[in-house]
Amino acid sequence: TTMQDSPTAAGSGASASSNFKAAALTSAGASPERVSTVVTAVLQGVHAAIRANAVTYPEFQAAKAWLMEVGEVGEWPLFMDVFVEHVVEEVAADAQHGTKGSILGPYYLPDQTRLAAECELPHRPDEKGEPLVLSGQVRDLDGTPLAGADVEIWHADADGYYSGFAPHIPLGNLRGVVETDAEGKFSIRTVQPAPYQIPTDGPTGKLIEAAGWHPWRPAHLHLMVRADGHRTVTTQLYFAGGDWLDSDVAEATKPELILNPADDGTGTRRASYDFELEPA
Ligand code: MBD
Ligand code: FE
Repeated sequence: TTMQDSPTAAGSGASASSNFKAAALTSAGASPERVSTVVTAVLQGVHAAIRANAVTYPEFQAAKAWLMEVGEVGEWPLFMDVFVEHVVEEVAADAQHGTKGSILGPYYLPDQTRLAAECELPHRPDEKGEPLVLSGQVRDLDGTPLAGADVEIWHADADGYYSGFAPHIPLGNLRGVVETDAEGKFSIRTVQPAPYQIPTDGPTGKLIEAAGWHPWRPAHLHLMVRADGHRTVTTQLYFAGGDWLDSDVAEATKPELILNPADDGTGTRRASYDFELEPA
């Protein structure tokens, strides 16, 4: 890919920020006590790391310059969701029942195309990638099917890029909100996503390289499943045998979230997954 048609690291952050900042800044409603407790603990963690590793002035100044760059190119959403969100999700999961959750990530966009229970995601005429059909049912914890539930899905294309964040992909591509039928069922035709690589041209990618880590997430589908009177499940589904499944840079895989698609004999891979939602 060229500079022009590949999503830049800056692009990966900038649109996410504008969508999300205003709402998030007012929604936590934290008391002064809560702010002080949590921020003190975060700072103590940083101070402890400096003492334990005898961090030098050049290292401190390099860290400061790197932090400035993360902000300047708009990569905070990427960095936070890759390196921090999985622990927030882990804490939330302690109090949750039903289908396991996973992190939202930086590439969710609201207001996508609404689709019938049996559907094909919006895609380019020449969309690359193996055909993939995800079908299943949405139920409550008692096993009652949930008709008219929303199964929102978004995922990377066969090159690992997301619409809305890569300028060469049309808005809404490989995104949709699917409404379950009278039996709570859905069947979504799309293409197999590729693994996702953190952009290497920005500070997050440079940090990963400087530390000798790898920049990959395993191939995944993002899902957000909503039904009236039930807690919304935000999760991701992965693919058995796929690369990086055991070393996700974002540490967001769970054994319960792995699909096992089988070729139906026509070159289409079919997988099924049922979602169980707890009362709100
Ligand atoms: C992704 O596609 C993603 O899902 C997460 C959590 C972080 C970076 C890229
Ligand atoms: Fe993703």
